[in-house]
Amino acid sequence: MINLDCISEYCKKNNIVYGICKETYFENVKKHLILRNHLLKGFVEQDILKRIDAKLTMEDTTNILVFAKSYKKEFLFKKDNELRCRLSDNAIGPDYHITLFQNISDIIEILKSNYGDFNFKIFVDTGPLIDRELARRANLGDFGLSGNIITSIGSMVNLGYCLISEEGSMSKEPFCNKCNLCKKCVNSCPAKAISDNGLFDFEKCISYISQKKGILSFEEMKLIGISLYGCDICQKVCPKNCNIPTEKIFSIDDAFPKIKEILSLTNREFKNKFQNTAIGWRGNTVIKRNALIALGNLKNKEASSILKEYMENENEILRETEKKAYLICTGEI
Ligand code: B12
Repeated sequence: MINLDCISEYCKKNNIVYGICKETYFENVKKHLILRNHLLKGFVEQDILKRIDAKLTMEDTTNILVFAKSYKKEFLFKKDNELRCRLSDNAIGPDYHITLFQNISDIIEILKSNYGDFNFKIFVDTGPLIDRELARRANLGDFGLSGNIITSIGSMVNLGYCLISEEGSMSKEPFCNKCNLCKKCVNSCPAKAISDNGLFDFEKCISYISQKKGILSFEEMKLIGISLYGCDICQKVCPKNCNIPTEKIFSIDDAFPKIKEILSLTNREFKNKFQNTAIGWRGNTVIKRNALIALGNLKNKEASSILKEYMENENEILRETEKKAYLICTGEI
């Protein structure tokens, strides 16, 4: 038996809350996955059995430790007159896939030094199981109307988990936060992706649109606005995200990159700049496409003249996006 009390200080210091999911098989989500999992090809494991059975990933899984780390940012800079796009809070700074993975590795080291060796496997975002369902079962919080799990440190958290071959315990259960159904998220989503019966239409979600590949429709282009990657609107309006720990951001470039700079990156430069951030995996074309769309949505003269430079671009997605963004920029559409 592994008691988690010895990690409490480390977690507090790193804005992490944690819990234990005692089950390893999740029959309740099977029906839902049969209907929806294939729609998320490219984002999630396509073998449904692997998504509901932890033992298919690690045979001797006994319990699953689940962690939530706050990613809420506080901006301490002044705006300027540069042409800029916007990153969602969880895309700012070092990649949470790397940092949270490192935190969980540290935690495992602490546990091993107290309890000896055991088998484990760590996942942050890219594991086969459904992170939010694990968090719910570990009593970290419940689903909000926005679909996000609301923990004691709000919903602006990244989730990670660790399959372990031992049984875990903790003397104090985590505080399980709940949505108060105020509908602020429902009413503020510009894309109407959230409905008040808890159904979430991910294809309308601005975060999804900013990540999907290809040429976007005019409607999608207008919806993503100046977002380069991701969207946190539904969470920024959530009262459960007030008075929670934040990370201070001092440079405007970290949160609102200069559009001209993004557009000038070669593939190699893109890799160097973004490979250790949460947006690196999406690649240069999608990110540049979003930068062109941001120019269109800024609707000013300087933006329209930069757009023109992409009229003859050899990349079809960028060339076609330029045409459409120009029409948005000049108000013709
Ligand atoms: C694919 C994906 C997306 C897709 C699709 C989201 C979706 N709903 O499926 C897109 C790109 C839209 C997306 C967006 C975001 N995502 Co995302 N995403 C994932 C990913 C990789 C898989 C999710 C999945 O399996 N979906 C398939 C089905 C099973 O999920 P589902 O349709 O949501 O079904 C669940 C609910 O319906 C729920 N449910 C059951 N009953 C009820 C009842 C009610 C009332 C409600 C509301 C829900 C509910 O049960 C189902 C099973 O858990 C996970 C990581 C992972 N491996 O789990 C991260 C993950 C869910 N995303 C996360 C984050 C942070 C985000 C963004 C905030 C990122 C951003 N800033 O742009 C946005 C938030 C958008 C939103 N409001 O949900 C976090 C969740 C944090 C949290 N507090 O919950 C995760 C866990 C990543 C991580 N490890 O940190 N994401």
